[in-house]
Amino acid sequence: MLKNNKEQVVTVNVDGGYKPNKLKLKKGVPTTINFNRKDPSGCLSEVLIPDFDVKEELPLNETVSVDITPEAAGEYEFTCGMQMFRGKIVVK
Ligand SMILES: [Cu+2]
Repeated sequence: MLKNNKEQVVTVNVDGGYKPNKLKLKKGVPTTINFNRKDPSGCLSEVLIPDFDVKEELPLNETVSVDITPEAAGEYEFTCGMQMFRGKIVVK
């Protein structure tokens, strides 16, 4: 959700995958992605966003905030640590 032109905040529930698995972001706006992991599977215990050098542990039943600023339009992938589950960040 775009709150204003100064920041945008999106929430991703991590439960059997990523919900939603497609995040639409506005270019050049600082962004907080809140990951809520509800799935005990160790497969989802880590999230990677390689294009933004993000590698974060996601403790169960906690919210982990990841801050990025997408400076260029395009599509960027985020995945679990083993790249089994995938989501997409679409920047326009
Ligand atoms: Cu995995």
